[in-house]
Amino acid sequence: MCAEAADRREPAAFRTHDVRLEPIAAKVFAGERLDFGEGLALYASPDVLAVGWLANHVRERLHGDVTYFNVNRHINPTNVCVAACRLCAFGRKKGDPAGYTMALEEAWETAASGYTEAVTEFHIVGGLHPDLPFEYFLDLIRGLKERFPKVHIKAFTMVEVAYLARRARLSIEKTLIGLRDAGVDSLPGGGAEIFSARVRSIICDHKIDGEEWLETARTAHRLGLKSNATMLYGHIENDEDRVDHLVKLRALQDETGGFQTFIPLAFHPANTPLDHLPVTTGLTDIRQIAVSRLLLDNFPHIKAYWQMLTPKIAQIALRFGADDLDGTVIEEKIYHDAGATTPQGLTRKELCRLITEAGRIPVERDTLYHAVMRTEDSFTVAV
Ligand code: V47
Repeated sequence: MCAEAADRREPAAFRTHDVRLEPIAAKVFAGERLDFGEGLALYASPDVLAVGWLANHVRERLHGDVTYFNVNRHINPTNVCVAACRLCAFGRKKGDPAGYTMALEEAWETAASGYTEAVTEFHIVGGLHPDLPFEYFLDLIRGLKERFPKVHIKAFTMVEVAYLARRARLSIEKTLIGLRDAGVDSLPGGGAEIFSARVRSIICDHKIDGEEWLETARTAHRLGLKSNATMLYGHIENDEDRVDHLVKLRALQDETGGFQTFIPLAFHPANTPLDHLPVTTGLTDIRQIAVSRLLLDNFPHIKAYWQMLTPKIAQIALRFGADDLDGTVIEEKIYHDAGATTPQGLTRKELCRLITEAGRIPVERDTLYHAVMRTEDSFTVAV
């Protein structure tokens, strides 16, 4: 962030009983980048309201009161997965009676079903299936584009892309080009978990490492595909691991500019091998949103994913640094398998109410953050 972009508002409105936040606040007001140690101080501060105040200041500098949401549908074509990540309650081994894999027709029907509002985005992620060929995924995407040409396809995490590349014996670049040419418009942010090798070896040792995740994102961005980024927190990581993760994402964003949104994901332990861990508390979730906004100065958006945070905490997050709630979602599986008690979807009207009652202005967006204008059940995108 450059100093010219900094806010000229009177910083005297800022009050804290944590003296370590004062120099950080001065940097935030001057539009200067926070360093690793300052990231740690934000996590350690007893004054979470002051941390949130600063994050809200940045959020309003970037977006004013505007708060984004979209009308999307999740599609999880398979839960069969070769990885057996301890963090996950969704994946099933091949042969498990609870495993499923959609036939292509079924996936296309799923895309069309279960909603009354015209969606602008399909969010597609799934397990690392040992047998499905690359062609299955290309046909899935081509079929969706044929049937829903106006809908943006945000599909496959960096982990899935790397796995498809390995199975198809293609480079990451060629795999991404194949997916892009079939109709993938951008990539979701999942699979990043936490980049620390120590933590990764415990919670997701079957996944690509942090460097490979970043390299796959780098390649996607070079090919013109935007993506999101996530961080899974609230398990066995510590503050150093979190700051390290955020700083690595920030460095890649300096290089490519290809990330749109950062989504902190709170770990849900139910039905996972880590179910002895406690769930995150509201203040941990809110602080995570705020620290993300403050450290990721080059990310345009911070998403409070309501499915993961609950609509109530997500609404509060709109005053602690978040400017996006994600979408209608419809049929979320990954968190619900891990014990989430949130609804499976929210309507446009419900999302607008959450945003308006937080004193913000709801703006429906498409995946690339263009405003969407609606007439009855159709839409046009302002570009
Ligand atoms: O990669 C899996 C996480 C992610 C659990 O890009 C878990 O717009 C908590 O990435 N507890 C998938 N988290 C979801 C995801 C996402 C969601 C919404 C929007 C976007 C976007 C991306 O969920 C996985 C993993 O990090 N996850 N299991 C669990 N038990």
